Amino acid sequence: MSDSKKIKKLSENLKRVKPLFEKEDAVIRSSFKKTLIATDIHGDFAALEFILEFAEMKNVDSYIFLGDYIDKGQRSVDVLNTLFELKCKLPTNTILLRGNHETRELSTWLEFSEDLAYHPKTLDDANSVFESMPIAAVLNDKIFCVHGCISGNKEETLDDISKKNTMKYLWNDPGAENGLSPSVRGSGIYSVGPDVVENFLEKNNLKVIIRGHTSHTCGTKRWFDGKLISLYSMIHYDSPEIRAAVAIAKEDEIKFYYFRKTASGFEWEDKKKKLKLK
Ligand SMILES: [Mn+2]
Repeated sequence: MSDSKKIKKLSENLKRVKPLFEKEDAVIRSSFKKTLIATDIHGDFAALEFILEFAEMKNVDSYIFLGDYIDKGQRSVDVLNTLFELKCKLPTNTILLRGNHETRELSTWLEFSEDLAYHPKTLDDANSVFESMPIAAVLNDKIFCVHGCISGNKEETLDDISKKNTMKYLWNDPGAENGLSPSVRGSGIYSVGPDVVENFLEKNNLKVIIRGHTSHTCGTKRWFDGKLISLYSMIHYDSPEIRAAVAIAKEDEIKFYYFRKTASGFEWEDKKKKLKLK
């Protein structure tokens, strides 16, 4: 398909998904048997195809993507088209959360805006769709999924999360220090410490936070005794050392699967990691 056809398709898909996102709350509560969780696809369409094939092979019944669909990679438009079509096909079983790249601040000057350089209306429509996307998902009453992290407000409950005041959920990171620490990412952004995460999980009766946003050369990073897992599903540059990861969540466990990029394409590793949700 030519670039202009893909962009035309995107503008059609934006019209189709917008009412679906508008109907969704800022925090979606869902129960599924087997859910693929992936994040930070960042325009890597080949990786997305590889991940979706894997999900199909594993017979998942649902999908949660933690945002950052666009920029960095070459094929943001294809990534959005594929995920928006999945959303239209399986609207309640496909959850597409918003990432910090799905904001006017980033999407209007990075790679995605270059893809749409001659289509300012489509870029504007895409941003208005991004603004209607959900911020977090609670899976099986246990797993809190979000792009960045929690806000760090002490008394925060799930009802405090809205589609209007999203910056902290899209941008924050976990950090080793208790409380909130200023972030190198910029002002108004924080690293959220173990005491804050534990308090949030306990107060909201949840087991674990799964978040994306930070690239890890090994695909995942386990924080706070397994109470928060940082996941990353994109390989930024070719190196046999780099791993990306996706998760498959079931009622009582989350399994993490790792892949790498070789000269002939992506390959799954034998190694897996498991997090029990007892
Ligand atoms: Mn991000």
